[in-house]
Amino acid sequence: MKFGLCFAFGFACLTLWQHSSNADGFDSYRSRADKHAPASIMGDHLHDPGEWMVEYKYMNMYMEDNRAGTRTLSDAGSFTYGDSSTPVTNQGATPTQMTHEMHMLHIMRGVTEDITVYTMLMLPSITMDHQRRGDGSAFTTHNSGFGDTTFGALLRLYSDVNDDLILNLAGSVPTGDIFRTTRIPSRGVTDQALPYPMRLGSGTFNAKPGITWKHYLESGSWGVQFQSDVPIGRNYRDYSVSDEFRLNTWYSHLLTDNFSTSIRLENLWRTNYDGADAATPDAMISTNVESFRGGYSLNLGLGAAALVKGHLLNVEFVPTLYQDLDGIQLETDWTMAASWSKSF
Ligand SMILES: [Cu+2]
Repeated sequence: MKFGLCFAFGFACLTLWQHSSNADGFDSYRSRADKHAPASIMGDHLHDPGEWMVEYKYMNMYMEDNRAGTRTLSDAGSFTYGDSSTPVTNQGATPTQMTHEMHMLHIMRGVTEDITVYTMLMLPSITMDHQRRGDGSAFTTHNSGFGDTTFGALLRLYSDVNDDLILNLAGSVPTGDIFRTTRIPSRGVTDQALPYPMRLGSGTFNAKPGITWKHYLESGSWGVQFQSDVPIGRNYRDYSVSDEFRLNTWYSHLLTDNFSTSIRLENLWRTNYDGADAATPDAMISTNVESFRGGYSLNLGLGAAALVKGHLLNVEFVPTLYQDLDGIQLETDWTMAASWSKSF
């Protein structure tokens, strides 16, 4: 009897102690510099009920030179490639370089313990350099404005003191303009539709489901995320952009509670476009070709995050390790992301 009471009391104390230490641990694990995933990643964390987060994120993707499969081509080589490719392309010009910048406003709000909602406004700014066939002269086209807008809900499926399993139910609405024209390639003679990668949005509603598992350690955290971006149906120009699937794994290491470095590996798969915009003749330039949009890339992310008086600064540099592209496309040399965020 005495033994039984002692045992019950001991068990109750142990349970209480575990609960209180769990509660402390839960919050302290999620309030360090690694509370967000590396800067290029979204949908990896929740907020407390009633808490807001505002984030400004800048992303830049830099592409130079063309690639067919896993082979980099010279500018002359990309004209030669286009002469015998299926379909024939680059008869008017070839792209040589592209800078794709993105300004993003990301707002999150915790609704309940297990649900956080968010929205993301995008402002892309796209610049592409080209070389004309024939005289070899260069020209540059530019496009910027509102991109597509994402809305989402993050649902906590499971958590314990150092784990979070989060389902991302998101979608984007086609607020980005997909039909702008330029007279630059023809030296002011005719209006031409900007090719696919120069467009500001997808023109379709996209489903963007994802799932993240994050595990916190004393010295840092790691995460695994599968994230997709899939257009639903075709847009009013009668095409749809790539289905996109990303599988990410990362580890963030804390140097102090307020400063962390991270390493990330990303697998990225893209399908070719479906349908075709009648205003993008394949023969003109490779960026008009629907079957030259897919491929696989392996990317490395090297990041750092600092928590300064409640402001989180998060940066990541992402060199491309390997790319296998369908047809001929500009190859991605690197991307980067930098963000400022604050919760209140
Ligand atoms: Cu947030």
